Order: sequence, then structure tokens, then C-alpha cells
Amino acid sequence: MEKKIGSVIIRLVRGDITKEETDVIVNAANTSLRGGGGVDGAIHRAGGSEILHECIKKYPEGCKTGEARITTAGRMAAKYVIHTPGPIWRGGQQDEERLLASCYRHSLLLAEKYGARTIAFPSISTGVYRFPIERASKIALSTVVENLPLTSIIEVHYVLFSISDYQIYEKNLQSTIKEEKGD
Ligand code: AR6
Repeated sequence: MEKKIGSVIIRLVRGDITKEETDVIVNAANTSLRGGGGVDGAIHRAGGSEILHECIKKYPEGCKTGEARITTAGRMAAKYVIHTPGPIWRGGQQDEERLLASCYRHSLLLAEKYGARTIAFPSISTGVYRFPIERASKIALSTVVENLPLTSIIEVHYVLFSISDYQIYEKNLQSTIKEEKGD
């Protein structure tokens, strides 16, 4: 599914983010920036050890939840990986929503700083970190749409691993665009 907001294309993709050919792919990392399971493991495997070496060298202190750091994408088609540790869901009273929005905003602005025109996001925090997908997808979509005018990004992909996640994003993309237009 694909929608246009102004001149920017928002595309929902089902599959594996490591195959994306966007300038940037975003990694749902942890604060150590030393790799892990899920999408983080897939990105490090596909990109190769260069990514981990750069993380260790450039970011010895790791990265705080809600912030973002950039490395090469190694062997993948993308130019860069932006690593952002999402919040662990602890019931919703621990600032989880603001921190998740912060991941999307920081990633978008860091991509802009590196001259990216296209970017692909996974569904941050909705796997091992258990953030409810319905709420997370609304935050993912609205935060990006709100911050796009601050960038020269022309294409945003949301890469969803499961059909059910894809369908939730599909429904919420429709409503985000309606709100944007003030319908
Ligand atoms: N492409 C796209 N999406 C994927 C892929 C892939 N190759 N693999 C998994 N997903 P998760 P989190 C989906 O657990 O919740 C790691 O160990 C997955 O189905 O990867 O932010 C890190 O090191 C889910 O919908 O990330 C952290 O410790 C989504 O990506 C921790 O997990 C996010 O699931 C981060 O947990």
C-alpha cells in the first residue's frame, strides 16, 4: 500500500527490512548498540561485522532510549543504518509513548543530517519490547508525518514482518492521512 502526503510517498511493505534499498534503514536496537535478536540480529547478520565494529568504535557508551546513532549499512543495499533503542513496554506509565515518538523523530532528523532522501522503519518496540502494536503504529505514523516538513525526505517505508501488523498499519495510515487533511 502506498499513499502520498504532499510530495512524500509513504509505503507499507511486508517483509524483511534488510532487503530495503532506501538510503537509510532504521534498527530497533537496545541501549548497548552491541546487536541482539529480532530485527537487530537480522540487520547485523545481513550487513556484516563492519556495523558492530563501527558501533563499538564510535559509540562506546551505547545510546539512550529514544535517541539515535548512525553507522554504515555494511553489505546491505542501504547507505546507512540508524540504530534507535525503543522503550520497553511497562504498562504505559513510564513515558513509553513519548520515548517511542522520540525514536522516530530522532531517526528522521539524523537521516536528514546525513542527506538521506529515503528511509525504512521497522515497527520499533513491538517485538521483544512488547509495546502494543495498535498504539505503536499510530505513534510511528503520526510522528513521521508531523516531522517530515523539517526534512527533504521524499519516501518513507514501514516494513512489517507479519500480515497482522501490516493490516494494523494500513488501517492507521488511512486515519493519519485523514487527520492530516483535517477531514
Ligand atoms: N525485518 C523487518 N521487521 C522485522 C525483522 C526483519 N528482518 N525481524 C523482526 N522484525 P524486535 P523491539 C519485526 O523484537 O521490540 C532485539 O534483541 C518483529 O516482528 O526486533 O524493539 C534488540 O537488540 C517486530 O514486529 O524489536 C533489543 O534488545 C519488530 O520487528 C530488542 O530486541 C520489532 O521487534 C528490541 O525489541
